[in-house]
Amino acid sequence: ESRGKPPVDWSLYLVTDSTPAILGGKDIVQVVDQAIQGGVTLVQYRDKHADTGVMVDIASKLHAVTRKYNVPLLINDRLDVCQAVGAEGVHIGQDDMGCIEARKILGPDAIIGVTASSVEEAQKAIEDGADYLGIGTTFATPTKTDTKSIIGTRGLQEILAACSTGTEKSVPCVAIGSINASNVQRVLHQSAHGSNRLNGVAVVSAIMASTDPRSSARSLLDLIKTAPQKYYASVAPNTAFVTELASQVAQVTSIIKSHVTSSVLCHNMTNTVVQNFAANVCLATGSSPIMSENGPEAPDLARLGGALVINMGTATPEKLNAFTAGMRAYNAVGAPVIFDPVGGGATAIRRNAVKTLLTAGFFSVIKGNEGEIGAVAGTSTTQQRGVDSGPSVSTAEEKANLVKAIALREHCVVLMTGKTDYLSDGARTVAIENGSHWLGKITGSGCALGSVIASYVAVHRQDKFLAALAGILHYEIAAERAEARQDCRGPGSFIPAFLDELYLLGEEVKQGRGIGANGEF
Ligand code: 3NM
Ligand code: MG
Repeated sequence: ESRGKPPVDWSLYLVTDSTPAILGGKDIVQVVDQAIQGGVTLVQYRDKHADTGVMVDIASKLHAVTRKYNVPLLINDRLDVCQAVGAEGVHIGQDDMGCIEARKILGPDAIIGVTASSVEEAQKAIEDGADYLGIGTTFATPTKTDTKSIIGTRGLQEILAACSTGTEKSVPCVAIGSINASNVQRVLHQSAHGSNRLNGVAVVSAIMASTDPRSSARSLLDLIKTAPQKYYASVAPNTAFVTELASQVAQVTSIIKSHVTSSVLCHNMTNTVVQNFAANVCLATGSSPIMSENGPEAPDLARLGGALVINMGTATPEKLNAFTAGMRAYNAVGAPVIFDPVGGGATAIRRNAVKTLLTAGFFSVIKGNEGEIGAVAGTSTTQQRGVDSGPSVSTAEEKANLVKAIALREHCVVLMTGKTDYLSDGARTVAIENGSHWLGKITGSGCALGSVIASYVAVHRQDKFLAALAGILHYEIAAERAEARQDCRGPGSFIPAFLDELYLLGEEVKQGRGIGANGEF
């Protein structure tokens, strides 16, 4: 007689581990009891070393606990142990018994989960009737050293994309591998493919190794339930916003006004060549610059209401450490981080640094020239010569599509600068024609724009796309005005004229002037 599959909440999946390195001297049954009290919604008993008799004994004790709370218990790999204690199902890896055979043995009501590290494995498991997928390994983990592939949030996203049938996933998916309180929201956020998201996460050490499993489970569940809205609120699609700014210019002007009166903190981790210029641009546009590449002080700075710019430049290992620490600190309090992958396509070291940073945290805005954005896309065919922008190799439409695709993939705002700039948040994509050719003749103009965008996003977090647009227009309209001045004769005289115009534009906005429908001031 069929009792039907029990309903399952996949949010927080605890996978046990009995090794001393993780469990320590704690009692596994008590740990599981406390973890469920803290919020664990599903338990898997996993023991790769114990004798069968011991496994059956522990499994039956665990089952008594999980039943008390009406939480399903699954057994890793061992169908016999599952049957012996009447557990709700099993989890099988790629080297274990196949899903079809397991189903024959356990019947239609058993929950059968399958590990998948690739799109192919995921699709096969779905065809074979898996009830859920455990996907990973997300990040390298000391808990399981024989993992086959570390796929990152990008790999999770690819699997989630491939598991979708239209807009619905056909089976629930949970991610596994080094997931803990410091990265769970980012994993949920960055792995999403459109509306197709993880149903939850599976953890071992984050709970099993904790000295307080109940509170560890509780904080994890809290983070899961509040992600991604808490920190990474994304912009509602606005289909009315096509390529003309007419309906948004009033708002853009009001964002400029709030920015120039804000003195918001702009924290720059930037290269020595541009530090002075970027700091002057910050002051002229109304933000308060701090130039610090000291990772350990980032947590204090992150709490001051501003934003961080990471200007990659020469990506030495020390700098990468500082960037990562900075990004983590700002991510942790939900403050914006702007990534400028300077020279990102130029060398193998820089291309790798781009990859490292993209997986180490979350960016609100990624900005760069064509070669740099190509490096972010990972599809760059342009070999960058230096950090300056080279000749364009793609059409306007290709550029617009590329920034949109990266925005959707990375869940952030993407700007590709050039004669025409392309800005997208995935839902809205605009081409911006403002600017001056002199910006290409002075050093640090791209980097300083990153600083401006950062502080704009900090003052207008509710719509990062419009905030970035306002910052770009402030910057580029000021450049146009500087170029038009009688006293601007070349790059040298352009710089002071530009700083003046950045400042004066802000003053005029305070007095009631604004951006017009065609991006003119
Ligand atoms: N399976 P922690 S990774 C049990 O990739 C397990 O299939 C993995 O442990 C897989 O949360 C893993 O301590 C261990 O990193 C996860
Ligand atoms: Mg296994």
